[in-house]
Amino acid sequence: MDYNIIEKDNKIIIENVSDFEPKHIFECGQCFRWNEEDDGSYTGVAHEKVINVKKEENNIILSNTNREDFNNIWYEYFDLDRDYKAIKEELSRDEVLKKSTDFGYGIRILNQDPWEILISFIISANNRIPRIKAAIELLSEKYGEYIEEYNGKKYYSFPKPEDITEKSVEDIKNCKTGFRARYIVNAADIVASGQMDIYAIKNLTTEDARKELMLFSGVGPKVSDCIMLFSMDKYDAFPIDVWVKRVMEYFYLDEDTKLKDIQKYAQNKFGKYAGFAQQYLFYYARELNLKKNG
Ligand code: 8HG
Repeated sequence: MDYNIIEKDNKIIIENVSDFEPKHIFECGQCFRWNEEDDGSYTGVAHEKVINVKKEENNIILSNTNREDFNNIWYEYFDLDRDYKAIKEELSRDEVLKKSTDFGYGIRILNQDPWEILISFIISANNRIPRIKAAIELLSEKYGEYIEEYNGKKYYSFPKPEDITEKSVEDIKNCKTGFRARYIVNAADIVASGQMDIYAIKNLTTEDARKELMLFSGVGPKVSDCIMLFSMDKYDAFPIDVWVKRVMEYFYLDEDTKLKDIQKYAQNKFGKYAGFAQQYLFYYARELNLKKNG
């Protein structure tokens, strides 16, 4: 995609970007390390760097970065090469997706790190977003690397597998991870020892990648689909959590439809765009606080 990029004072300005709304991107459920600042911008950590994202009129301003990092990291991270307008147009042929994409019009699926997303979504099982964020922050503060202070706050990278293998289950539990602590230590052991190459899984088909990911303790179908969608370019993945189940049953299917049948229905209906559809639906359902039976 063609963008007009300006570099100025440790900032990158992307001019006239459509389909990019920081609130939608950072609050649609796909990431846990981005927080809103008083001025409505968002600061986050990725790739061991701290960056701030702000929208001003039709421009996106990335602060605390430069053109080299924009080209090497952020262009891909923010999925800037993808035409979200075309995706929304295609999905909008369905009435519910029309409403969902109108609501979350600025969502983009971030390309995040597979190891970080594996652990983040192991933590997400039976958990709520504020608690997931708190656990990830604690893990990073205690076992990640200090990066820098930005806007009065200290930032730390997400710990590497080797940073966790040295720790006891009890240490990890102390980061508000609860019963998931032993899954986290176990995953770190598997990845650090080279038993599983988490970065090679994206080369498999969606079906095979799902099977491989489910070999980790604490990874079921939902968690595996989140990992594939948010860090492995598997846009046909369709993670079904409580909210997606509710929204699918509310608009399309009978109550108490089996997860496998919801999955099949979504795959047929949305095909290669299932993952995008899921994200618009997840955001729409949560923000509207869609309850069972309306
Ligand atoms: O983006 C998400 N999609 C789906 N389907 N589920 C998600 C996303 N993000 C997220 O945290 N979850 C799950 O929802 C994890 C957890 O079970 C619950 C948090 O509200």
